[in-house]
Amino acid sequence: MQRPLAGVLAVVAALVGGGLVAGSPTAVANTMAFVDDSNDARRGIDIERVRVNNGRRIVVTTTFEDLRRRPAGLTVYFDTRGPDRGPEYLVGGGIGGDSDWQAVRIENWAGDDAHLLLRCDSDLRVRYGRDTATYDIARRCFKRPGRVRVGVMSSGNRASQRDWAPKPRRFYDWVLR
Ligand SMILES: [Ca+2]
Ligand SMILES: [Ca+2]
Ligand SMILES: [Ca+2]
Repeated sequence: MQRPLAGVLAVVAALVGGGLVAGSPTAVANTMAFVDDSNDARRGIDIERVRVNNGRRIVVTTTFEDLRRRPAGLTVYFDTRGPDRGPEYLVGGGIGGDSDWQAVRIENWAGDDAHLLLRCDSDLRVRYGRDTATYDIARRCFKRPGRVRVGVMSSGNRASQRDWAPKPRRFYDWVLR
């Protein structure tokens, strides 16, 4: 379902990663940044970019157009196994000042058969000054996957208010480990 190169903003080079060896192929491959359409949701939940670091931990940073302290949520869906197409995990929580979040094992996009991963070592960092929200997840929460890919959905306080990145129930490209 991936359009070739669509949505790929840049491969973030090892040069910007802390302590990584410049030119190392794996260091380049395990971080990628993707774009979402602008102005396809209201301000505050309009996703601009999604950066995935499939490294020592799995870190997903979502950048918004003007993130503010008003009710909003952010869910990142993770595909860790290609053959069954849909996501195996999600991490979701509040980014409007309420920073509760949960990691959840799921069966599909609909979130069927959801199991909270109560012992998952994860974090949510929201930085309004930078318009970013970052989920930072220990690899073991997702059974130490190899490559991963993500689809992201933000939401406002009404069901009609949401922004999917890249598209509803679609993933960006795989990010190698
Ligand atoms: Ca957007
Ligand atoms: Ca899958
Ligand atoms: Ca979008």
